Amino acid sequence: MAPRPTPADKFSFGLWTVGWSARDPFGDATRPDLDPVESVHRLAELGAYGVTFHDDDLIPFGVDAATRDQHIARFRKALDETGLVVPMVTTNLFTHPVFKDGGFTSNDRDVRRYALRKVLRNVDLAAELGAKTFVMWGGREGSEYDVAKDVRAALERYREAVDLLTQYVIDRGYDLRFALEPKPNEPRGDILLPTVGHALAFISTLAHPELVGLNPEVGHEQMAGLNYAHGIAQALWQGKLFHLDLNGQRGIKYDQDLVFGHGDLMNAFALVDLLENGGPGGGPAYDGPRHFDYKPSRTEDIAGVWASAEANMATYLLLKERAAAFRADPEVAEALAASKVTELATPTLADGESYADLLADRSAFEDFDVDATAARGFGFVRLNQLAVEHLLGAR
Ligand code: GLT
Ligand code: MN
Ligand code: MN
Repeated sequence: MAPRPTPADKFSFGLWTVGWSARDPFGDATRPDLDPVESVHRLAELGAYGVTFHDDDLIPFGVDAATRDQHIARFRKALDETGLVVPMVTTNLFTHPVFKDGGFTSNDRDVRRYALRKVLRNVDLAAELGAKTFVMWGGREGSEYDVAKDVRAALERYREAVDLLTQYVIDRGYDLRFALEPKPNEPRGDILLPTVGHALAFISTLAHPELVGLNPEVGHEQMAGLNYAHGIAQALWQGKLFHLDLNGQRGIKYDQDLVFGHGDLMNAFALVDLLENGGPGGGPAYDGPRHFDYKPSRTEDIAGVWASAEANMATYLLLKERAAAFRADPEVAEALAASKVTELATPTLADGESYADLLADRSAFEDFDVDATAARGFGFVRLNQLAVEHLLGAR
C-alpha cells in the first residue's frame, strides 16, 4: 500500500496540470475544463498542501479589472476553506499569439514592453497571495531560424527583463525570489536557456543573482539527454535550487509530462534520495515544495485525472520509503565505503598542506603503486544492484 500524503509532505500542483483538458497539436480536448476552485478542493482532499498557477489559468486572458478581482476572490475563498497555500506563481508568456516570437526576447520591442507589464502585474498578485517563488519558463524565448534571432541581443534583453524584475521586488519589499525553468526545445525549435547549466551561467551575469535561482523539470533535462539528479545536485551545489518540477519522461522526444516516476524510475529514486537524505547529517537537502508539473494523459477521464494526481504523490512517498531503507541498510553502508563514495568528501590535500608539500610527498607519486591501484575495482555495480533491490522492495 502506498502511504497517504499529508500537507507536511509539501506536495503542490499547478492548476494547468490537473486542469489540462488534453488538447494537443493533433486532436481536440478529451476532457472538460476544470474550475480552479474545484481543483483546489480536490487537491486538498487528496493531501496536497499547495497550488500554483499562471495568471491566465486563474484569470482568463484579457478580462476587465472587476472580473479579474472576482476570479481572485473566489480562488482566495477556496484557499481559505481548504488551507491550501500558494507557494509559487508564474506568468503565461506563451499562449496568446502576441507572444509567438517570445515575451522578454521578442524581436518586437512593443511585445517586450507588454510582456514586462504582464509579469509585473502578476508579481504583485504573487506577493499578495504570499508566494515565495516566481517561476519563469521561457518556452517561447527562442527561435526556429538561426538567421532570424540575434542570440546575444536576446540574452541582453532577457537579462534586462530579469534585472528589472529583481529591482522591482527589492523596491516593493516583496519576499519573493525568481526561479528560471530551462527547457531545450518545444514549443520553439531552440530555447534560449536550454539546460540547468545554461541557466546557471546566465544567472551569474545578473544584477541581483541572489534573487534568481532555478526551477528544473525532470522531463526537460531528460529531453536534452541529461541526468536530472545530476542537474539537481549541480543546482544545490550552487545554492540555486529554489523550486522544482517533478514529472516523468521516456527518452529524448517531445515533452511527455508523465506522472513522476513513470519515466526513468532509477533516476527518480536517486533524486528522491538526494532531496530527502542528501543534506548535512543525512537530512533533507531541499525543503521547498515537491511540485508536480505533469499532464494527466489524454486517454484519461476526470476520474483518471485525480488518480494520476494521487499517483505522483504515492510514487514520491514510496521512493522516499525505499530511499530511507537503502540508507538504513548496513550492507549499503559497507558497500558505499568499499566503493569509496564517502571518501570523495575528504579534501585531496590535508589541512594546511601546500602544493610544495604535495610535490615533496613521495607516496603520492614516486612510490605510488599505480598498477595495484589501477587493478582494484570500485564495486559500483554491486552498490547499484543494492539500490535496485531496495527500489524493487526485495530488501
Ligand atoms: C508549461 C510548461 C511547464 C512550465 C509551466 C510554467 S507552463 O506547461 O510545459 O514546463 O513549468 O510556465
Ligand atoms: Mn514539461
Ligand atoms: Mn515545468
